Amino acid sequence: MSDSRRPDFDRYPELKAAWDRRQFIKSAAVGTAFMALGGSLVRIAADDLSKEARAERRPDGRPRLPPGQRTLEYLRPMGGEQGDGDVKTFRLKVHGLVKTPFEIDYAGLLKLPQVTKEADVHCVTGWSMLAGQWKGVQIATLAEKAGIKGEARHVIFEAAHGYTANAPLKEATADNALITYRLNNKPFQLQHGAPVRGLVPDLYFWKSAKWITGVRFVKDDRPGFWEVRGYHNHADPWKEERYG
Ligand SMILES: Nc1nc2c(c(=O)[nH]1)N[C@H]1C(S)=C(S)[C@@H](COP(=O)(O)O)O[C@H]1N2
Ligand SMILES: [Mo]
Repeated sequence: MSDSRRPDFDRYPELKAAWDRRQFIKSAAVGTAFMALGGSLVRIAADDLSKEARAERRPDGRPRLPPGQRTLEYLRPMGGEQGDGDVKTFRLKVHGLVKTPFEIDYAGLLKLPQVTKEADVHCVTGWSMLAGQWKGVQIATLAEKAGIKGEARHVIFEAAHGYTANAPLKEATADNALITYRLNNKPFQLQHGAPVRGLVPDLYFWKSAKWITGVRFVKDDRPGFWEVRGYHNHADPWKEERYG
């Protein structure tokens, strides 16, 4: 069992007993009956987390868990047309309304100022994963390095096979909006966007492009892949901006 699934016991001390019990069962047991019991403990823990998170407030005063969401202990793979997942072929293009567009490879990304941010993510299908430690480069850093022009108002995230997602500049350059290559100290699995994905955690998770290839600054908004397929253009989870 990987540590990324471990609840934050400083924040959720009441989950410690259930977690220890589950670890004990997992290490002691083989066989479907025990695994089924282990599975039900996972669900109990997640329900407790949801209840806690509903009571908790963010620094901005909003509830930790947006309406209509429940917590999962780890990301659920939501599919999409995968990139090649290879750090050797990875390139990120930073372009659009900037003075000096540039393209960087994986080593180039690692040379920029790095941050690790704790962030919760919220999938429109109703699950949230709380307290991930996401490591990468702030989109604001890329904007600054490229010399973003004053007319830019939106960001278009570009990914493998033409996937795009749009976000207002202000939200896409927030402190916790990243180009990220590590979650809880581990590289992403291919299904989660390896080697590098976008992260705009305060909007629904479809705005966080997996297998990212570009960040484009634009003046006029352009609805992306899901936004033209019935999802909300803005996607604020606290306003339940699910469908357009
Ligand atoms: N390139 C790309 N990025 C994508 C998607 C996609 O289909 N292609 N799906 C989005 C959706 S709908 C969600 S909910 C999240 C899911 O990320 P996960 O599979 O890591 O949980 O990725 C988003 N990023
Ligand atoms: Mo999604």
